Amino acid sequence: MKITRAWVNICSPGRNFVTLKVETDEGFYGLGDATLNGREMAVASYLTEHVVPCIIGRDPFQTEDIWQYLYRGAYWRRGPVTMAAIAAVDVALWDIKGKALQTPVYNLLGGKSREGVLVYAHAHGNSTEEVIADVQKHMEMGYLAVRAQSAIPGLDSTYGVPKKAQPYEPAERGLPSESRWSSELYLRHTPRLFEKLRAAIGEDVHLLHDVHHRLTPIEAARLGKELEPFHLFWMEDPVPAELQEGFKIIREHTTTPVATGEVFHSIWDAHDLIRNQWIDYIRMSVVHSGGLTHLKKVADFASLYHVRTGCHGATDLSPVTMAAALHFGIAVHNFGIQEHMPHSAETNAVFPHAYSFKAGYMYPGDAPGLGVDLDESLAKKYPYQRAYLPINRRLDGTLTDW
Ligand code: CS2
Ligand code: MG
Repeated sequence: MKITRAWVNICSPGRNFVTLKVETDEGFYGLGDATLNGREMAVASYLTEHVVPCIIGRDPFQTEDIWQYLYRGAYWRRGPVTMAAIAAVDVALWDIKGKALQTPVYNLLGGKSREGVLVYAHAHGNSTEEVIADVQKHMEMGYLAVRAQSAIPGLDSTYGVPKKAQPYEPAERGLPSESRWSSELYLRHTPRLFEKLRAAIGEDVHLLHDVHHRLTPIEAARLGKELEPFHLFWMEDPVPAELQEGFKIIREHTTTPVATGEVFHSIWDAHDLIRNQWIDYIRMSVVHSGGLTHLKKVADFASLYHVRTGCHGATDLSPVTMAAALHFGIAVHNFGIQEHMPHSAETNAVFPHAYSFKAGYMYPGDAPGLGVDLDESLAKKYPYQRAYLPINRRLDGTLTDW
């Protein structure tokens, strides 16, 4: 079998998505997500200008050699743009392989290790009462794990809480919006939030929280310690992760489990975190870390150190990534949990898929390949519009992490 054609689809059914479609001489085609929120066109161009010419004529079954060719052969390696482009090719080839062998991709990753993929939902609110009500709403929907994010008294806006009553979508059209941040106000509010939340909902549901890269290690250590009585499933992205050793300080002070990695793009971003057991969950996603070929290797390395997967699954990762993540999540042994931020109705119409949700778990379905498609004619109705993630500044105007 040979790759005969590959091209990039860019559309915006509610938000921007970049998808690679790869066709073969035997009529099979595969899809790969290449969406990098706020930098979509960089990945589209990297694929179209530099990658696609190199894969035409190759055997799509050679996922390992093609991965190595695109990773080592570029000379300039790693980085979110490069690894999202490699991921798009890699996932499309796994899709083709499954379709050609008439089997779901999970069977090519070791087969089912469990019946369903445990997922967590997003709850938020502008007050503690609203957060409690939203967590309870998701529990009634069947979720067994819920992430809770709250507005911070004294701040106009914060990560994870929509400004109006619509689903949370951080990417905004036009130039980046600017928000204000105070770690002091956040650290004062958050332990109280989870004290009231745990008291209201009991111990039976997993609670997660995303700090979103905003604290220093000692601040995160303080937060983790103050959250211990409320038994969080994890405290996510407590600090920016360029300094992997920063997590050692957190670990020395608290037993609250730590998750990080959604902005990582290769094992080298997490190598020290994992082998020193400074984290409990690795959040790297199929689309941003080189695809299934690389992510399987990351999971296997992590399994040596009691670190489990907790893949990123926000709405800026397309249904192609969601499908691939569920095939990965049902197969990999050291699976932890999968993020599930449901896509909009327009997005789901453009990307029809076989995966489903039921009683706290998701299921990839048994269609050959990934079980997801791209309705290209419908996609045309949603043209791309440049959008940016917000910029964040401390109260004194100092630029900080969003
Ligand atoms: C967040 C994401 O889902 C998460 O854990 O960190 O919403 C993240 O902010 C976006 O994916 C950024 O594009
Ligand atoms: Mg996050």
